[in-house]
Amino acid sequence: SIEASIPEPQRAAWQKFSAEPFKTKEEFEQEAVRHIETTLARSLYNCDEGAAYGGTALAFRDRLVIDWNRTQQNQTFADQKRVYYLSLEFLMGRALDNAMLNVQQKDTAKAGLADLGFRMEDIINQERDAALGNGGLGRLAACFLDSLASLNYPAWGYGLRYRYGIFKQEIIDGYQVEIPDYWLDFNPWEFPRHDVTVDIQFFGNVRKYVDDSGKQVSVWENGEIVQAVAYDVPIPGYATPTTNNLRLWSSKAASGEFDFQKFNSGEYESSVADQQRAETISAVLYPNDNLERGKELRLKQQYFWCAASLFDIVRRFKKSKKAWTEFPNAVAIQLNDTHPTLAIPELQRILIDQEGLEWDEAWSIVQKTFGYTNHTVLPEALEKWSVPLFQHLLPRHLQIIYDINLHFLQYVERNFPKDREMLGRVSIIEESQPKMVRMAYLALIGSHKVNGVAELHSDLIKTTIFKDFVKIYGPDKFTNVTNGITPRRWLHQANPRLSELIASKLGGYDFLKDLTLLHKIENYVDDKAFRKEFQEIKFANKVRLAKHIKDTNGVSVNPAALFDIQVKRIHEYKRQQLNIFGVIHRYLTIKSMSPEERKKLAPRVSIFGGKAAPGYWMAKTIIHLVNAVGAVVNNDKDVGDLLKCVFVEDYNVSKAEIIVPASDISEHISTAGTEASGTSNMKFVLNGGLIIGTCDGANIEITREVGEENIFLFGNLSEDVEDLRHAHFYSKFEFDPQLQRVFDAIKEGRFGDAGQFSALVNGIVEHGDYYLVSDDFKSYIDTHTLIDEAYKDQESWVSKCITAVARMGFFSSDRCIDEYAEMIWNVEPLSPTKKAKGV
Ligand code: IMP
Ligand code: B1N
Repeated sequence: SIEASIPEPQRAAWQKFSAEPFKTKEEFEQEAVRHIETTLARSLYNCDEGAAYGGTALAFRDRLVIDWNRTQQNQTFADQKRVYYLSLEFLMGRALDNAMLNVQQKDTAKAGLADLGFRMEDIINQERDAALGNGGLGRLAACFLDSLASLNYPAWGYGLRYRYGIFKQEIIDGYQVEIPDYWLDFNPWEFPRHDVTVDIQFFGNVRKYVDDSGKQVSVWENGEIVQAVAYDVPIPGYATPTTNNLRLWSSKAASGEFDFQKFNSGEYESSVADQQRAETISAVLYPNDNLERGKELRLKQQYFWCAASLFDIVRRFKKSKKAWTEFPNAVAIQLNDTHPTLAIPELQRILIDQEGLEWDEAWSIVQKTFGYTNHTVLPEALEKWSVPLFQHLLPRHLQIIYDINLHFLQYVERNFPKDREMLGRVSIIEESQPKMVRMAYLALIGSHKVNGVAELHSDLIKTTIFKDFVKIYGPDKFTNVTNGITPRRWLHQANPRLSELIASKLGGYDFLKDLTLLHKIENYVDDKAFRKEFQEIKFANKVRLAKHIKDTNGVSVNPAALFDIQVKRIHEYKRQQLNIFGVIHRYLTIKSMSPEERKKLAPRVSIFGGKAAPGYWMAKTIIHLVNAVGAVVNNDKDVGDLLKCVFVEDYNVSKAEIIVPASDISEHISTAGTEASGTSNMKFVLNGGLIIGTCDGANIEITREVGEENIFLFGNLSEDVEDLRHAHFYSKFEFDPQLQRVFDAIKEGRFGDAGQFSALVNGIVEHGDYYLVSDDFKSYIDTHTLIDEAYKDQESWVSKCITAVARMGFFSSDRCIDEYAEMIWNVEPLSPTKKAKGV
């Protein structure tokens, strides 16, 4: 056992120290004050909210760390298979609230903070978001870490410790402006491990020779070395002592300091420049969502992170002294999209070049170890790297990729001798000018399972981008794991009153661990008191959002109006343009009405939010149009409360926690077949809002779960998209007159100089309307009319909302993680050591 290896007196001395749960608020106060005075060197006389946050965070951190250490020991000694989740993005948001919830001591802290003169909410708001991600893909990784720990799986996350997370967005004169997010000046949640470092090589050359035994050996040498330093972040599970680890790598110059020779010979500047060049690797998160740009620094980031993580995983495995054939029984590595695909040739390189295994033996280990999750079919998001760039930066890996490709193509040729065309189609190397490495194919070939993230998406990848591979490997290599969200953050934390109401009916908070228990609240759908409380909670959440809008935008919105929300990255495929055209249509309709007719209308607030990639001009144009429309509509006396249009700046995880609980309707209106899953759709419904959506991604499964009568679907189906696109070019098509009226209003300059928006309109009118805005417009606005009508009948509306919430159990990320564990990883949970943290 763990203990037996340590002599008794030493054990006793160590065991005296532990960080027990706070038994009283005074105990919390004592710990917080101790940290404020000693760790932060502040006192009663200069303890502002920032310092109070620091003291609180450190007091709770102490509670996590002991469990974290134990969990790691426990997992090491248990020696069962571990999962490693490799993701270039982890969109964690804030940690303190989550830590307090997971150790179940928030009330104690709240009372203690009140004694010290602070409000809990203000203290929580002091924390900066850890925004190491762009959107859904990064937030999914964060939900998965929460579920892995909550379900007691032995699991680690591996990522990069960016000095700058996703930029902060400011809206100035209606335009997006990007501000760097330097978030690390005080981060109590990370532990630098200056003793855990890995040297990573770039560039250089490959030397081949034949050794004494006659074996061909390859040595990659003469490269430039950069050092990876580990920073660890504890990931507490909910109501369990299991606390897993997220390891983030930071880059620095290999010597650790600048080059002394250069320094002494007077080249001070250039010696510092080397240092800075090394640090650049982990400096900044690429701010693109569903878009790849092929930049050298991005490939460097990817290799740096994959190589450091694999070195670490292999080092840990080697300590067990097992045979290499045991590696896939000890290690499961999941690739979050193709960003970590280099881990595949890197493991092959370690096994053949460093450990001396034969190619086939090594390759079989590699394939058994990896699983690959695909998150998109958009062509502009599929990663391809140029062969010359690869050759320059990673010469040995390029050779290995060519060898992988050779073995693979020989296999295909043997099995499909008649289909010569297939070889070119499935080759990892695209025969373009220059040649390109297709990362999705490499990821697929190097993994034992490939999964999509919602049923429709998993079907689509089998019929589109990976069609040939289904023939080659058979359908069993492909599977679906529909995405999910953690109910801890996205129900209990974001909407404590709703969580409390549910708990009062279900007799406790077990549903936060098993979300399918929610189905029992369907019994209360006709319960008067329950319905009233449910409605009051929604209203209070809308009031909270209205206050935020007033404080940040200066616009007063009526919380009794229907709140219609679309918050997500701005992208043409997500079709915020369809939404704003709909708002313009509504505005024009109101303007054309008599005062009598207007009285019958249901008041609306259209709320937008989300970042545009800094180089994505069309997305920025959409933001500008939303703000331009808002400026006109919000100041039009004819309109008053009937319509407001606001853009909430700097949408991030913490803002999502305020926005999501406040929707009546949220919009998930991507062109069918383009949104792989979506996860905010799940968050909104779980929080008692209905959705308007296309038959795309997880909307389809949400419909199946909640029932067609509890969702507003519209628009063309994915199977018709190709034909419709074709028709835009080959048959003269009539524009919907209502959309024409919207375009005319824009062209007349009613929202400012029309020239600013011409690309947006022309993309539809003249350039083929790739995203089918014109095809779906009528169905979209008609569905909004249905929504207006439905909302007027509040009784039936509330029934829909409650029923939908009750049927959302399927979408917990806990269900998702259990599916991965069983179908892909073959790992089991590990029951934590007895000593629980305050549960
Ligand atoms: P969606 O399904 O694309 O709407 O986004 C999924 C989730 O990712 C959201 O619920 C948020 O938690 C997060 N998210 C999306 N976009 C952003 C963003 O721009 N900043 C921060 N978080 C985002
Ligand atoms: O992944 C989410 C899905 O819910 C969304 O539908 C999907 O769009 C999103 C390159 C991406 N797919 N691909 C990306 C992000 C960054 C990048 O550099 C691609 N994001 C998604 C979770 O499954």
